[in-house]
Amino acid sequence: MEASRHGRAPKRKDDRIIIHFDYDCFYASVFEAENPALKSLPLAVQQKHIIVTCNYEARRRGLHKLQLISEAKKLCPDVVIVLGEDLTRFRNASRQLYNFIRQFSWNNKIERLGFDEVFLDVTDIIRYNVELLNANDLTNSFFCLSQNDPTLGFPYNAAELAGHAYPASTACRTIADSNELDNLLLRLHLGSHLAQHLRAQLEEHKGYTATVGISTSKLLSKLVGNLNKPNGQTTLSPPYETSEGTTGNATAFIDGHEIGKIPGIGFKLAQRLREHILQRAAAIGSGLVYGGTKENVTVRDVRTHPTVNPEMLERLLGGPGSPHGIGVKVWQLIHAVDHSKVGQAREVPSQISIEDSYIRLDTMEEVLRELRMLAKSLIKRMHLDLLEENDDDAGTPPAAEHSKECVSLGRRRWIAHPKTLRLSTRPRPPLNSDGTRARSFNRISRSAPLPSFIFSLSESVDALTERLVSEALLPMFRKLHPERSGWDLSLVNVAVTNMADAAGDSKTATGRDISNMFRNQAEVLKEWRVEDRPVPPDVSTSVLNGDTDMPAPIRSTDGRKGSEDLLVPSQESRTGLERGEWDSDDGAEEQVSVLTCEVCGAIMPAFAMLAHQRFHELGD
Ligand code: TTP
Ligand code: MG
Repeated sequence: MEASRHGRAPKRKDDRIIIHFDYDCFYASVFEAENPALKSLPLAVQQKHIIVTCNYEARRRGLHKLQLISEAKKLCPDVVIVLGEDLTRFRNASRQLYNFIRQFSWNNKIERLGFDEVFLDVTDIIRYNVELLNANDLTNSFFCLSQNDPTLGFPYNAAELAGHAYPASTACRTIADSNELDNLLLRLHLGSHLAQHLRAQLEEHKGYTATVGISTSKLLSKLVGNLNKPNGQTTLSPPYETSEGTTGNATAFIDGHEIGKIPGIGFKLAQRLREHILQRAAAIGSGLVYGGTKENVTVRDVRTHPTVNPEMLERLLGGPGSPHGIGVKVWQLIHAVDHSKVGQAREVPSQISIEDSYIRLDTMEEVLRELRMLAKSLIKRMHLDLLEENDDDAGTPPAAEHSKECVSLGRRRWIAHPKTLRLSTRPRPPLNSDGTRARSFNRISRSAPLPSFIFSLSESVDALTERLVSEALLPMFRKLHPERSGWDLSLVNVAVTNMADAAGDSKTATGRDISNMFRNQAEVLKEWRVEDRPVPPDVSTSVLNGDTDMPAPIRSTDGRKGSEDLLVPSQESRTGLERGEWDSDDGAEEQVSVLTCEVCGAIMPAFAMLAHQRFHELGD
């Protein structure tokens, strides 16, 4: 391997098979699933004055993600625009799809990344099916989806790959062509057939198409999937390993990527790497995607640069805020090596938190109204995330899966009991004498035991909301703000936390020790996470220090809107946002880089700022 001239190439370990799913035009697909008539129309999803995504009919007509609504309307006057600021439907759809895919997993290694991506580690299923193969008749194989029921599965041709491959020419390579029966090739073939089956199931039963990548790590499966969008799948073909004179496909594939496109290498890390390679400041791009760059420094440029080795990377990228071992981690990534594990499925989020932000919130009457609204959303989210069906339907085949919404509350039970209720506010600093206002992201909060009536399944959500507000939230608010007036809040957040201790309450607690699960999850995420900035303060402390680099999440910028409208960064924007690049699962929507517009003071996710500035340039 070329890089071994400068440092020892990291060891490859290609013993796993991982499938990465990225749902096509996710937000638009959620609306289409609700109303299939939209499928044939150009459909765009609006947040603020931007299209966050659009369906492929709209893309055919020149529309694209992160486009100004005004531009889109000019290009395609008959575009159907739907509002996507309330994230509830996306969150619900994401969870349903995740649960659907999860039923195919044997080892429960399935992990969400944001709302619209899923990693599935199918190593065990593939290993089992390799054992079942008849080497003399690979073309007539049967893929077993269950260890208990040999009839559950599908026929397939194990000699051939399903879908596309990288390099493209290898897509038609059959096992018989291969000199030796390369075990990795065979396992990837099986992975490709399983992926094709899962995509078909997802479409048939849930109405969603996904773009899928199949390889041996999270890194490679995610990146290779991007090659054939939409509704396609791509397998990274062996050999991955570089040997005498030939570059392995893993290296050849990753080499062509711009360094900032590698998951785990965030904007700041990428800028430092670019600057090191270019030996000058790297210019920032002017596109709508925050974190874009005008420079094109490839992985290969970095990997083969004479000065680059793990120690040098540690010196360049390490320091306050960077995890120990960042040099080795990045060294591995640029050699297409990624040992991070797919997290074990977890049943419950670590906390549930609902908030809204306000241009002005300074009377008790308004506070009461907002507390009611937030409390109601919180209770609804608790029902969605923490209740499960009472019937033990383990083992129900996917085809017979019934959606949780159909099940009445009476047949549900709590899978976790959060113990703590937290109320946080962000008081706006008073005006300076010159009329300006200091920017503040300081939150203050109070926590109290969560009243047990909240777990009642016989009382209505409205009745529970009233009790929660009058018996818990309002008294907490008064302690937080003892003065009757004189304050002005820019944000209110209500949350239930301390979930881990409740695992033993559940009848099905066996095998689901939630505190254990969290420990596992933290372990798994730690390994995957590469952060190049300080971690935000722990929100469970009673007084939170503001961190202007990592401000509190903002969901609403235009006053008293009750909807849950936090913008969720997607792959592209995630790449640019300075956060743990591979934060997975439910935390995904909690952390968004936020900027304040210098012209009008509006606060918005960083990726939306350029479009917003253009909006001002166009004369508002
Ligand atoms: P993406 O996966 O980037 O986009 P997509 O799934 O809509 O389209 P594609 O077929 O190209 O994968 O993002 C997932 C969802 O995240 C997207 O549907 C809308 C939302 N989103 C944001 O909230 N903010 C953003 O900046 C972008 C790009 C997307
Ligand atoms: Mg997508």
